Amino acid sequence: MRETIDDRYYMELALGMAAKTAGQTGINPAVGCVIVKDGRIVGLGAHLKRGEGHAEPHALAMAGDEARGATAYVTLEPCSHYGRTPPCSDRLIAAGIARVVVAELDPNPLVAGSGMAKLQAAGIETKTGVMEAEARRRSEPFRKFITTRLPYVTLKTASTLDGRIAAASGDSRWVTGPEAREAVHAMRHRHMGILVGIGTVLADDPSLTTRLSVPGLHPARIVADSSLRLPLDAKLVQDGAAPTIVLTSEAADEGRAAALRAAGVEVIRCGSGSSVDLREAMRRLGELELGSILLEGGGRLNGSMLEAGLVDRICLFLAPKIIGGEDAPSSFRFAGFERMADAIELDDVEVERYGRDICISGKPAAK
Ligand code: AOF
Ligand code: ZN
Repeated sequence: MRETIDDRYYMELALGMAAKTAGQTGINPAVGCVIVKDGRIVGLGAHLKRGEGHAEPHALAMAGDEARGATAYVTLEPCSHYGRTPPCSDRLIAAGIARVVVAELDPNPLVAGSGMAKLQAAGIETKTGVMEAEARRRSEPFRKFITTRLPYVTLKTASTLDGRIAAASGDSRWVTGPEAREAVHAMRHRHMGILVGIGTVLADDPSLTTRLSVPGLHPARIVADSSLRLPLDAKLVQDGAAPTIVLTSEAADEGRAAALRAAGVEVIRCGSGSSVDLREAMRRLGELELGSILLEGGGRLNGSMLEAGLVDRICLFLAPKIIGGEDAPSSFRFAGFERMADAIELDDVEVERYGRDICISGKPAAK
């Protein structure tokens, strides 16, 4: 617990609410708001669901008349546009808020500073940038989607220290321990889609659902499958636990596509060749408003997505094991580079421990 009570103290609470609601707001950002009057918290609110109230109106409703002369702490600049709800900046002005403190400006081109300008024009004192780095880290997927309409892709792998995701026999149960596996399910809860290659589906028949000790949110399941080898009796087709989308090529058989569609699977042809055009695939997933994708392998799809520059963040779970075997599949399978200087490097590297395993994460550096 921080000893000092200052702007940061209240922003931490607002950011906490945003952090815990991440994953439930669709392509909208998770936002928290705390209203403070004369040293007392009088209102709390979070944006809980896309299409429903933003954080500020929820907090204002709780504050009631106490909002007059109070300070509002918001993790994101209050909006200034008529979207699914009226502008939050107008609501704060109407409630008589005296001071607004925000962590970061809204990257949405419809807002982008105009919310703050509106508040200032109404005579409200404003401050921007309190815990901004933390807020920006959390809103990165929203920032990417709202400015490019492409999903934010997080690549996750679980491998041995020698980078193998399975033994040469194909046995992959279990590479990492229960703590790391639990962390992966928490990641699934926060993503809108989970993407795997058809090889992984054929090898493991996974359900790709979120399994936590309490109920979680299931992302849409997406399979890259250029020749439509996805079996009709696969769990992904049969279990109805979440929507299933297949990304395929123009060359794939229409009869198979029709059979999958009849079984409830959405089939999307990406590009004109015999393989899936991954860039086009991301564009199409963006059109479906799948703003964040967790890429869970296999090695070939990981390699292709990395090579195409479509990965925004990598989380590598490493078990302290060495399996060896020339034919043991590795986390990243692609032609690779001749020179170390050309290797894909990670920026903003972080290291965390999960039981006996470690997680190294970072962002592929722009070349
Ligand atoms: C806020 N407070 O709690 C959130 C904001 O689709 P709509 O109408 O809900 O608008 C979504 C946009 O509003 C979203 O893209 C972002 O710019 C802003 N989100 N703004 O003042 C909130 N969630
Ligand atoms: Zn708003």
